[in-house]
Amino acid sequence: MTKAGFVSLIGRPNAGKSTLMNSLLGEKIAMVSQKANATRKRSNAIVMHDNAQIIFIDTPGLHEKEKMLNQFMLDEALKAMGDCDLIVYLAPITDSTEPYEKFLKRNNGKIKHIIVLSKIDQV
Ligand SMILES: Nc1nc2c(ncn2[C@@H]2O[C@H](COP(=O)(O)OP(=O)(O)OP(=O)(O)O)[C@@H](O)[C@H]2O)c(=O)[nH]1
Ligand SMILES: [Mg+2]
Repeated sequence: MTKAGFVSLIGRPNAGKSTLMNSLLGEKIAMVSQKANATRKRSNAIVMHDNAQIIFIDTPGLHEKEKMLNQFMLDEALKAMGDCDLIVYLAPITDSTEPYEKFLKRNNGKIKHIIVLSKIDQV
């Protein structure tokens, strides 16, 4: 029997979501940049593990929505957030808990999540 599930990578801009997805894939598929908001649309990547398939959804960072483009990116992230089996919430280890608390409010306990801390090499 094959199992399959959707996992959304969620976190603030520049958290390292696309880097993590590329690393899990072993290929540079998602664009990574030093500048925030590198990812503008959702993108999927399938990782096979024995007879299981994990479909990772890389998303634009969660942020405030002053501009039209920002609104589009935020919508893309929120759609992926509401439409998956599991969320991987990514946060740089040096971040305050504020973005995470906002995420908790938005998710409102709907989808299970695990927290992954990135950039641990910087401390
Ligand atoms: N030192 C360090 N840098 C990292 C790590 N992970 C990612 N980066 C860097 O952080 C920057 C942002 O990485 P991205 O993967 O583009 O971040 P993102 O969350 O996809 O960003 P958006 O798509 O803009 O939301 C890049 O310069 C990466 O090389 C890490 O574990 N350690
Ligand atoms: Mg990205």
